[in-house]
Amino acid sequence: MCGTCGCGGDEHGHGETVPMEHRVLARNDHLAEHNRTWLRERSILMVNLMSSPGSGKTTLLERVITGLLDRVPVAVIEGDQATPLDADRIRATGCPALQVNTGSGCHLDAGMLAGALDELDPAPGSVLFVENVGNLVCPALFDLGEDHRAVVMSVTEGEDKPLKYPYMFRTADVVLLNKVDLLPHVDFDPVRFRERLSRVNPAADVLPVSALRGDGLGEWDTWLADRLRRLTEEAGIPR
Ligand SMILES: Nc1nc2c(ncn2[C@@H]2O[C@H](COP(=O)(O)OP(=O)(O)O)[C@@H](O)[C@H]2O)c(=O)[nH]1
Ligand SMILES: [Mg+2]
Repeated sequence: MCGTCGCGGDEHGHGETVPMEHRVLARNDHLAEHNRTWLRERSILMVNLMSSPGSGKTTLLERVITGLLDRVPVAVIEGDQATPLDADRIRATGCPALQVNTGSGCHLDAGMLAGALDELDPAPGSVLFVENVGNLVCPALFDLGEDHRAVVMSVTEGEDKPLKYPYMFRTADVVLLNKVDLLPHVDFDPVRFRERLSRVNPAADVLPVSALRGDGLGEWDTWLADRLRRLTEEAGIPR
């Protein structure tokens, strides 16, 4: 059991904590389904970005939003423990953003998202990004109703992270391997990283990127455009 938020640790945990963890997560899953329905009714594609603090989530969003905004409405929900700093950075790109501060909480949950969706009210057909609280543990356990999970990991964090934080990497649809501009300066082998990731999640797409220098951002944009196209085709909406 996570001492900070009571979000549940190992689903096969010990003793009295298990039923409570299951109740917390079952309630969350119920609210996540409500969010999913809300998003489907509006044909909104929601992508949940997760990482440890400082991996480059906000910088990646600033960069990709600038390209997307010409073609599609975009909105961002920012999750942090405190400060409106990230939402301010996103708004500076011209994109609507709402900050949700979790206080001592170490993740966003589906209930917080439901309130944020009502308040932000993204335009139908939007791409909606959620920047989760920086943390490789608790956010992985909480379904927000998102269509896709993107995990950002920078090359300064070490190749072993998929093995050490398997819950996070197991549920990722795409892993953005950020800060590749720093590869000449750090001891990080992208091949060994992919091998370790494939042990916990062989299906995840891996996109090497540098939010700072721009490498791979076209591939990230294409990945998003492809998911948006699939969503609208499923809904039978012409764009
Ligand atoms: N060298 C390098 N630094 C980056 C890159 N992306 C982000 N950063 C830096 O990493 C720090 C944290 O970035 P930020 O986007 O705030 O991370 P977040 O906490 O995950 O949202 C900032 O100083 C960024 O300028 C990158 O691709 N290369
Ligand atoms: Mg950030």
